Amino acid sequence: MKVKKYVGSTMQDTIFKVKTDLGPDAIILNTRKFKKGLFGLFGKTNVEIIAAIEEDKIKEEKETREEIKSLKNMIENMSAQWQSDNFARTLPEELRRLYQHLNNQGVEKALSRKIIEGLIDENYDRVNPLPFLEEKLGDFIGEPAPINCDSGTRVVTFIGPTGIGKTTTIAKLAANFTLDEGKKVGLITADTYRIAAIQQLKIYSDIINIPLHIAYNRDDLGKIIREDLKGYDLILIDTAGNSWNDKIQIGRMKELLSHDYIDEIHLIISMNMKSHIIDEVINSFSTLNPDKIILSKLDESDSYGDLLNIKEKYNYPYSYITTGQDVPDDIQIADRASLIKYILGGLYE
Ligand SMILES: Nc1nc2c(ncn2[C@@H]2O[C@H](COP(=O)(O)OP(=O)(O)OP(=O)(O)O)[C@@H](O)[C@H]2O)c(=O)[nH]1
Ligand SMILES: [Mg+2]
Repeated sequence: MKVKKYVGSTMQDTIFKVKTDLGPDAIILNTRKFKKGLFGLFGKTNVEIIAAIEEDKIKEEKETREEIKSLKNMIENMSAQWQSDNFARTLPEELRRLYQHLNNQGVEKALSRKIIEGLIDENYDRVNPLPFLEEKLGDFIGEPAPINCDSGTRVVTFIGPTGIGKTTTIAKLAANFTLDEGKKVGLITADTYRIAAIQQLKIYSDIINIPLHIAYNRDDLGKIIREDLKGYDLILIDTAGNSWNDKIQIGRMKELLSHDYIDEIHLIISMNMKSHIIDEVINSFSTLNPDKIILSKLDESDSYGDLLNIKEKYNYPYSYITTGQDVPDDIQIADRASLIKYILGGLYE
């Protein structure tokens, strides 16, 4: 049997708390009124209830709630599928093919429908609608937002869940900006939890022959940017991978990054993550106010609809895409033509 204590300002409130927490089968063992305050003299009267429930009942309640949730999801999915099938039936053959392709790529059904309805509104070419769709998706995805360090020092931070590709992406960018564009690049790592993480970036900095500094806290970070890397064109900051549901870690990161010196923050999202995880990641990292999104590991996915879903829901500009493990080659600016090719891939055959 599980026994718990509940306190509230009225009996009704407190019983409500008991029922919400333990469910309707809870048994009330004791109730009492007491005053809070100095020796109970001047305080307000509060109610305390000791309630209990059989452990099995708690388990049952939880299972029932989960069953209801999964049934609800199932009904919602069936209803979305039914509406989508109905919509598909109203479409001429050539548009139905495009609509189904978008759905197969994992574009959310409401968004696929909006895109196709947009084509109909704009009097698409019935014989060859594909170029119309390309144009529409191009407008939707928008201009890419790569790093521009042509005027003054640009300080850029990379954030994202563990193993998403932050350090590798930084190495690719550092190499490209140094070797191809002749920029003076400096690296900072704030990932000081694991020695291996520092070593990983150190190897790249040695190969590219650029400095790597280690920032253990917010003050270090400020000092390195202000003094050690003064006059550099581009400063790239690596951070420790955060579990997206660890609010304390994300809070620490917020404090570390609360610097006016930081010009832009890129959140990295891997294209091989499940859609609902992508949502959780973006929602939890949004407290760090990212400016742009990098899509990583496009080579490890076979459906790219999420890049449209992310755009529709959060509207961050895309800066880069990464397409493999090779440093420095497997990165490119997130230009619309490339992204469209990923999404519409199978339609060109
Ligand atoms: N296939 C593929 N692998 C990649 C890509 N980008 C990075 N990786 C690999 O993913 C793994 C993790 O990359 P890291 O750069 O260490 O990831 P991280 O985000 O810095 O990881 P933590 O620092 O542990 O949070 C490495 O094996 C990389 O080579 C990519 O675009 N495609
Ligand atoms: Mg790393």
